[in-house]
Parts: sequence; C-alpha cells; structure tokens
Amino acid sequence: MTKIAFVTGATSGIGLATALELASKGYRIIAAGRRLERLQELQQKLGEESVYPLTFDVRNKEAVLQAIASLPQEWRNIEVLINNAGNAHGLAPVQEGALEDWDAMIDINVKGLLYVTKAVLPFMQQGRGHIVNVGSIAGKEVYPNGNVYCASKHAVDALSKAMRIDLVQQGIKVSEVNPGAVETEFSEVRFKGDKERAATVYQGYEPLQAQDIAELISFIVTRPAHVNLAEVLVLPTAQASSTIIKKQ
Ligand code: NDP
Ligand code: 8X3
Repeated sequence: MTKIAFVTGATSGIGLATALELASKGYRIIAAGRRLERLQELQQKLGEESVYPLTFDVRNKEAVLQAIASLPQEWRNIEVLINNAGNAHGLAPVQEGALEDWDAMIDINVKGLLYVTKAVLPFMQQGRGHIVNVGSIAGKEVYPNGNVYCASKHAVDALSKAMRIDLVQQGIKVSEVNPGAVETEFSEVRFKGDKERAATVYQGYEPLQAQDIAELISFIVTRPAHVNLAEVLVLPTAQASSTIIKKQ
C-alpha cells in the first residue's frame, strides 16, 4: 500500500521541495498551506491520486481541526507528518519589536505545529508513524534581533524532544531537522515583501537550497523501522553559527 505523507507549508520552499521529493519516492501527499492555487498546481503536476490539497491557516485552531477531520477515508492512513509551516516576521531588537509579529511567530511556529500534530496523531497507526519537525539553528542559538523567532524555534526543539518521549510507547518516531540559511521565500516574508533586502541575506556565500533539506527529510523517513535519526543540524558550508560571517 502506498504510504501517505502530510506536509505543512507545501506551497513554497522546504515544504514544496519535500512534497515533490517524497512523491518521487512513491508517497501520496496531503499538501497543506493557505495558497490553494499553489497546492492545485502541485496536484496538477503530480496527479489527483498523488496529491490531496488541504487549505487552512495553522493559527486557526478550529480550521486546522476541521480540515484534518474532513480528510476522505482513503487519505486517513497517515504514516509521515512533516511539520514545516512557519516563518520569521520582522528582525528587530526586543524593545522595538512589533506585537503582531511576535503573535504571528508564536501562533504559527509553535501553536500551529501543536494543533496540526494533535489533529493528525489519531490517524497514525501505532508502530508506524513518523513526525518530522522543521526547527532551525535558531532553535539552538540566538542571534541579534532574532529574539522571538529564536524563542519559537527553541520551543520547537523542546517540543520535538518532549513528543519523542511521549510517543515512544506508541512506536511513533519524532525527528527534528534544524537548517541554517536556506534560500526560500523565508526572508521575503520576514522583510514583508522587500525582495531586495531578502536577496541580500543569501549574497556573498552559497546558501542551502530547499532541495537539500527535502533530500535529508526523505532520508530520515526512509530509514528502517528500528532507526530514528532523532536530530540533524544542517548548515551551508559557509555558515558556522547562527550569525553568518561573509567573506570580505
Ligand atoms: P517559505 O516562506 O518559503 O515557506 C513557508 C511555508 O509555510 C509556506 O508554504 C507557507 O504557506 C507556510 N505557512 C506560513 N504561515 C502559515 C500559516 N499561517 N498557515 C499555514 N501555512 C503557513 O519558507 P521556508 O520554506 O524557508 O520555511 C519552512 C520552514 O523552515 C519554517 O518552519 C522555517 O522556520 C524553517 N526554516 C527555514 C530556514 C531558512 O533559512 N529558509 C532555516 C531554518 C528553518 P502559505 O503561505 O501558502 O500558507
Ligand atoms: C531560519 C534561519 O538563521 O534566519 O531559521 O534563523 S535563521
């Protein structure tokens, strides 16, 4: 039977690349995000049998629970959950940070991940499920002006460890992938659509690409049943810590 992977944030960047990579490995994909047209494009590309688009805002508890509860019978046997949806909003010292940016990061990156996990877990079979949380190097270190984004990813780090302990008796694996800089729409969202400023984040060195993370996630979920690759920190070769020091 074909395995089903549920990927959040499948409209862009790491989530989209992961959906495509897992589909190429034979998974059927429940592709989640807010931008329905992008999910439909993915479905057109891979076929109706292979992709089920599911739109909801992870901040909206009721919408998350309702959307996941509405999954048709043939899409309910979920083996893999990739908790990837998330973003940074703003980059400012704590004394200047915008409250709505803080709310967004905590609501999306932390509470959204929890809501989706809570709703998907009843569909996972004991001894077969695997949850992969996309954390960040920002969940391991803090950097100037990263305050609340870093805190949200530190929460993802703590939750990944806690979920692994809570779910071990059910034979459900929990892994965490912590990337450094990946060139996606991430910085465009952080800088509120300022493409020029976003582009500077990835200039002067070779950043990771979404495909690099997708291949890693695919490797993690295709290990034998007795192997759980619990945690990975993956960086561009040019990045040694959360603050990237570019060559002069
Ligand atoms: P992108 O901005 O390219 O993708 C973010 C994805 O998250 C989109 O598919 C978006 O879908 C989804 N998303 C955002 N907000 C919501 C929401 N409220 N409800 C539902 N879905 C939402 O960024 P990345 O691919 O880079 O980010 C993916 C993950 O990787 C994030 O958790 C990020 O923190 C993490 N990460 C990124 C790094 C980087 O350098 N790029 C490094 C380390 C970690 P839509 O807008 O359609 O809803
Ligand atoms: C995204 C990478 O370094 O901007 O999590 O926090 S960073």
